[in-house]
Amino acid sequence: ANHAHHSSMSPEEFISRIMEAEPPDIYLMEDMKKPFTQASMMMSLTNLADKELVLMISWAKKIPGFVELSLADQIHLLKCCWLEILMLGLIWRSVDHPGKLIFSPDFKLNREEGQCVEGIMEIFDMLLAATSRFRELKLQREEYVCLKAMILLNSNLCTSSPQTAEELESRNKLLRLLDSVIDALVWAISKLGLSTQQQTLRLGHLTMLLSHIRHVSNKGMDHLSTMKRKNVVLVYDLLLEMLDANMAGGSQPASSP
Ligand code: AOE
Repeated sequence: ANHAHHSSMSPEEFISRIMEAEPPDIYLMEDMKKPFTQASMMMSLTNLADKELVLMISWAKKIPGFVELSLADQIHLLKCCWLEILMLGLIWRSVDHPGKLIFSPDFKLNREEGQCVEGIMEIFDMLLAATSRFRELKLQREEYVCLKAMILLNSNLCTSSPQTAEELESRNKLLRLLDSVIDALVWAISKLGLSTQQQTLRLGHLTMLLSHIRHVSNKGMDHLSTMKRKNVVLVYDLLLEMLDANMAGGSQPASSP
């Protein structure tokens, strides 16, 4: 392609490239038969997640520099962070709708609408809380796209230790790419007309929310693997592979009867 390398791009250009990479809305177009049962609710959620994963892979490949990483790194990054990315997307779609989670234009859930999936309300509430926090901060679209790219690029930095020269090269590329995204976020914040100190504080607040999202994602991963083990939901191939990647070697959630 005739695109410049990300390191020679201005933050403005970098942001416009990741804005263009944003995936389209997904419609489930199922007749949302209320009341939901545990199984039908889980089926709707995992069906949506499965469709979004396909789009997420195309999205990642459009982030300048991502496809120049080793294929192993590209795969590993996506496997580490897919649920965090889905959750941040969900938070973004829901930010202007207090008390609701907007999964898609035709699939919206209220807190009051009761409980039917075992163990999911805790996750629901943590996501609503994160959504209110982003609402308080008046998260901007430019900041949102940077945070999402940061989740992807930061997801395995602390778990991989490069052995070969090739792995080392890919990791150095990854670190330079993360620098570009941080520069882009700093630039996006600088456009908001805040004092220098307020800009620094905002950067801190936004990035601290990412640790909350990681926490909720870990809870969600445990939840999904429990639902799968209890045969509440049939998890399709792509999602299954992503789930297995997170559980492999890690601690299995405590089993319950
Ligand atoms: C799917 C797509 C997406 O874009 C984001 C997420 C994030 C969470 C994921 C979910 C998903 C896929 C399935 C996961 C889930 C976390 C655990 C689960 C991985 O295994 C969504 C988390 C929030 C889910 C809230 C669902 C509330 C359901 C309870 C309400 C209820 O039972 N009823 C009956 C309400 C009826 C309303 C009409």
